[in-house]
Amino acid sequence: MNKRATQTTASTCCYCGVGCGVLIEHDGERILGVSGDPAHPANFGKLCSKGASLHLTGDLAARALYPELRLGKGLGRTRTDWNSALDHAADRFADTIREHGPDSVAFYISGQLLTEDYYAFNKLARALVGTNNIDSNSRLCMSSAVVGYKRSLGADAPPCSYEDMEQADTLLIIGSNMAYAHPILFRRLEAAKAANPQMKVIVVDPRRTDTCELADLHLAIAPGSDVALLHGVLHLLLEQGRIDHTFIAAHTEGFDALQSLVAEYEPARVTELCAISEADLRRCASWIGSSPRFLSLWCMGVNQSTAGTAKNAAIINLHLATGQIGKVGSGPFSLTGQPNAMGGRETGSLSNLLPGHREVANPEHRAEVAAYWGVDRLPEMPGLSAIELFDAVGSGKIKALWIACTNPAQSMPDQHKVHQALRDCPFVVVQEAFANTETCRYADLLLPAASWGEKEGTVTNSERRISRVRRAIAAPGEARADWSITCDFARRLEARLPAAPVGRFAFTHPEQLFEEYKVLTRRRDLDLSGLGYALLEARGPQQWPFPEGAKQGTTRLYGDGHFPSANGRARFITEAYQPPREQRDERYPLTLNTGRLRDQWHGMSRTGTAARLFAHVEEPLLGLHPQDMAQRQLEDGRLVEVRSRRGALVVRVQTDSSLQQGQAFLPMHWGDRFLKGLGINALTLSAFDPLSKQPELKHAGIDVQPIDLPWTFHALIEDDVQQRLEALRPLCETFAYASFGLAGRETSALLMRAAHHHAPAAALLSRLHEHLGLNDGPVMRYDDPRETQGCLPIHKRVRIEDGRLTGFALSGETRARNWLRELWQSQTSMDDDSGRALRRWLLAPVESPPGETRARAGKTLCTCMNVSETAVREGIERGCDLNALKQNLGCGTQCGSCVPEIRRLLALQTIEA
Ligand SMILES: Nc1nc2c(c(=O)[nH]1)N[C@H]1C(S)=C(S)[C@@H](COP(=O)(O)OP(=O)(O)OC[C@H]3O[C@@H](n4cnc5c(=O)[nH]c(N)nc54)[C@H](O)[C@@H]3O)O[C@H]1N2
Ligand SMILES: Nc1nc2c(c(=O)[nH]1)N[C@H]1C(S)=C(S)[C@@H](COP(=O)(O)OP(=O)(O)OC[C@H]3O[C@@H](n4cnc5c(=O)[nH]c(N)nc54)[C@H](O)[C@@H]3O)O[C@H]1N2
Ligand code: SF4
Ligand SMILES: [Mo]
Repeated sequence: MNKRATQTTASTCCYCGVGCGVLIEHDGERILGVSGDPAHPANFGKLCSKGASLHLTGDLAARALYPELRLGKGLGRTRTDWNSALDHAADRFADTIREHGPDSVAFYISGQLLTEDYYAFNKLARALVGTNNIDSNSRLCMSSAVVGYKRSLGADAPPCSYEDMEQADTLLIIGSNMAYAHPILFRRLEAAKAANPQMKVIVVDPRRTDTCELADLHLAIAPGSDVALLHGVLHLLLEQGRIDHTFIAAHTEGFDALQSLVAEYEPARVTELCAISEADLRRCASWIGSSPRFLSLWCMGVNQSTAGTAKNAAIINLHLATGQIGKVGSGPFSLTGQPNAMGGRETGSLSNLLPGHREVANPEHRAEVAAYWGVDRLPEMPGLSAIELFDAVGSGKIKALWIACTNPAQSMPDQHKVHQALRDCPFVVVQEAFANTETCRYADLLLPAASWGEKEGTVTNSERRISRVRRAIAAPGEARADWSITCDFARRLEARLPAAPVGRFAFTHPEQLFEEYKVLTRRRDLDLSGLGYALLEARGPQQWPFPEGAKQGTTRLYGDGHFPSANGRARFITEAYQPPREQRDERYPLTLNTGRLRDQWHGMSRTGTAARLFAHVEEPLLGLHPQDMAQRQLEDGRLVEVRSRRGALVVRVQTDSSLQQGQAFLPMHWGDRFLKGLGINALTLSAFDPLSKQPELKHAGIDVQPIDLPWTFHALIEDDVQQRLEALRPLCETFAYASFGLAGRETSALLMRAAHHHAPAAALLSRLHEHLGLNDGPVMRYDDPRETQGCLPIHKRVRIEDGRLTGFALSGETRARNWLRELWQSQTSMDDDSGRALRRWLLAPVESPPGETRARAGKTLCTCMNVSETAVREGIERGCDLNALKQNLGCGTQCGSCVPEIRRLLALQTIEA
C-alpha cells in the first residue's frame, strides 16, 4: 500500500477484456497506487505491466477538464460551461434532424464505455433521435465474433470460462498474442501448463510472438490463410474418423455440405496455401482429434479480416464436429479486447443490434424494445457501420457526429479519408477524457469525460462476467461521467424535438440505468435480470446468464446440447477460403501486419502519459525479415519510407526474425500525435468482411524504401512533457520524419526525434529550442551555422541545472545522443571532479567521451523492476536460467509480463550455443 494512501476502492482495470479486479489506493483526492484484487475471479490479485502502472498514468496536463466550444470553422475553441455546451449541442442536433431527418446524425461510441453509458446512448439514438446510426469501435474489434457465434450457435455468447482454458488438454490459440494482449490470462495458462505438462498448446500466427513461448507447435501460416488451415484440419479429422457423429446427429445441422467442401482441402493444397509443412498440419489435427478436452482462443488475427466471419465459423465448425463444446475444458472461446466490448454487444451498441441481443432487422425485436421504451416504433432503416458511417460523414450525408470514448482519427483504417471526413463535417462533438487525441483536434464541441477511478457502473469481461466499476476520487476539473453527459444532452434534445414525450432520461444514478436495462435481457439468452448493484456488492462479479431467482451465474453454456437457434440446433457454416484483399505484387511486395505492444494501449492517450511504459519499446519500428532487410540494403535504425495504396509514412526499420519473409509488422499505437504523418493507419485499408463489416487491419500491401534525410535532430527535456509535446508537435509538420516519446522512470522527460532533407530555417529551430526550454537559462551552446561542402549547420544545447543535466538538443549532428541521455537518466553529478571532466565533452561530436564505456542499457525488459534486456542477456551469458535471473536481477518476479520474452532470450541462447 502506498504510504500516503488512506483509502482503498475496489474496481476493475480499464484496459483489456480479461477484466481484472484492482484495488485503487487513494487519499480521496488523488490515486496513489493500484494492486490486484485478490478476491476477483479473473486475476486473483495479479496485474500485468499495464494494470500495475495505472496510477502512474493520466497526467492532468493531458486531461480534458472543461467543455470547449468552437465558435466557427477555422477558429479555435474556447472554454464554456456545461449548460451552454449542451444547449448548443441540442440546438445543432435538433436543427439537423428537423432539416435533414434523423439519419443525418450519428453516434460513434466505444467498447470502453460502461454498460450504463451504452444503454443511455442506445436509448438516445434509437428511441429519441430515431436513427440506427449508432456504431462502436467494436466494429473494428469484435463484430466478426458476434456474427460467428450468432450464425453457428444462434446467439452471441462466448460459451466458456477462464477455468476451461486451464482445464483443456489441447489449446488452439489462433490470431491472438495473449502474452501481450491478455497477459493475466496468459499467466494463468503458464501456471496451468506448468501443472499439467501434458497439455498441448498450438499457436497459429504468421509471427513468432511471445505467446509462442508456451507453444508445443507454432504454425506460422501465410497471412489470412486460417480458413484453409481449419478446413484442412477438419479434412484430416474426417479421414481419421475423429468426428463425433452422435453429437453431430443430435445437435447440429448442415454437416453434409461442409463435409463436401472440406474434402477439397487436401493436405497438399492446404500446406501450400498456408505455407506450412504437412507434418505440422498432421500434428495439429492429431492433437485436436485425440484430445479429450479441446479449447480454442482467438482474437484480432481472426476477426480483423475480410474473411473474419468465415474464420470464426471454421473454428466453431471444428468444435461442433468433434462435440467439443459445453464441456469442462472445451469450446470455442473468443477473447474480447476492450474492457466492456461484451457490454456493448449486450446493450445493442452496433448499428444492426438492439438491447438484449436483439436485431434491428427483426420486427418483433423492434416492437418489444419500442414498447418498453414507450415509443410507437423504432427506426427500421439499418444503421451505418463504422467504415460506412465515416464514408457517409465524408460524403456529407451525416451532418452532425457524436464521438465518445474512441479516437477514430487514430484507430480507423485509411486515415486520410477519416481526417478529411472529420474536417468537413459541419458539427463534431467529442466526449473524451484526454484533450489531446487526434480526434479532439476536430471537435467543434469537446466534452470532458470522467475516466477510470472516477466513475461508477458495470462492465462484462470475456467470460461473460459482470464486475462493478467504482469511483475512488472525483473527476478533475468539470469532467463528468459519460452516462450523465449523455442523459443531460438527451433531456435537452427531447425538449427541442416536436413529438417527443418527456421524462425518458430522468436518470440520476447509473444504477437506475442498469435496473432499466436489465429488464430488456429477461428471458433472452443473456438473461441477467437477477443481477443488481446490491448483489454484485454482496457476492462479487457474476457470469451471465443470471436470471431472476438464480442462485448463481453460469460458468458454461450449451452443456445440454441445446442451442439458442430457431430449431435448437447448432449450424455448420460452409464457406470456402478467400485470400486477403490485397495480394503482394510488384509495386507493393510486402504484407503489413499491425497489432499490439505489451505496454501500450491503442492510441496511447493514457499509456502515453507514463514514461516507464515507453521503456519496452520507445519508437514505432517497422519490423522486417532479415532477408527483406538485406535485399533493400537496410540496417537497423535506418529511416525508411513505407508506402501503401493509400498513404505513406516515415519510420525506422529493424530486423525482426519473428516474421516470415515478405511480411512486415508495425505496432498499431502510434497516431499522428506521437508520429508525424497520420499514424500507422495511414497505410491500412478499409475493405471489410461482407457480414460483420469488420475491416482488414492485419494485411495491407506495402513497399519499403530507404529514405535519405541528412539533417537529424534529437532532444530530451525534463518536466511538463505533455505541454511541451502539444507545443512541439505542430512545429514538425514540415519535417519528413518526427516522433515523440517519454523517457525515464521517477522523473520523466520528453524525447523528440526528427529528420529532414535539409536543415530547417533558423527561426523554426529557435522555436523548437524555445519550447524545449533551451533558449535561455543555464544552457551550454554550440553553433556552427556553416553549410559548406555538404556539411549541415550544427547547433547544440545542453542544459545543466543544480549540477545535473536536465535537457539537450542536438541538431545537424547527433552522435552524442545516447550517452547524453544516459547521463540524464543516471542523474550523474556534473559538479564533482569526474562530472566536471565530462562537461567539456558535452558538445563534442563523439558517441561518448574517451574512456567512458557508458552505453545505453537498451530497452527495459522488466518494467516493474526496471531490468534491461542487456542485463538479462549478460545474466544468460553467465549461465543463469529463468530462476537464477529472477533471483539475481529481480526481473519477472512482479507482474510476470516479461517472462515470455526472457524465455525467448534463453531459448535463443540455447540455439546459438
Ligand atoms: N497491451 C495491449 N493489450 C491489449 C490492447 C492494447 O492496445 N495493448 N488492446 C486490447 C484490444 S481492444 C484487443 S482487440 C486485443 C487484441 O489482442 P490480439 O488480437 O491478441 O492482438 P493483436 O496484436 O492485434 O493481434 C494478434 C495477432 O494476430 C496475428 N495475425 C495477423 N494476421 C493474422 C492471420 O492472418 N492469421 C492469424 N492466425 N493471426 C494473424 C498478429 O501477428 C498478432 O500477433 O488486445 C487487447 N489488449
Ligand atoms: N492498424 C490497426 N488499427 C486498429 C487495430 C489494429 O489491430 N491495427 N485494432 C482496432 C481495435 S481492435 C480497436 S478496439 C480500436 C481501438 O481504437 P480506439 O477506440 O480509438 O482506442 P483508444 O485509444 O483506446 O480510444 C479510447 C479513447 O477514449 C478515451 N477515454 C478513456 N477513458 C474514457 C472515459 O471514461 N470516457 C470517455 N468519454 N473517454 C475515455 C481515451 O482517452 C481514448 O482517446 O483500434 C482499432 N484499430
Ligand atoms: S490483463 Fe492487464 S490490462 Fe488486462 S485487465 Fe488485467 S491488468 Fe488490466
Ligand atoms: Mo479491440
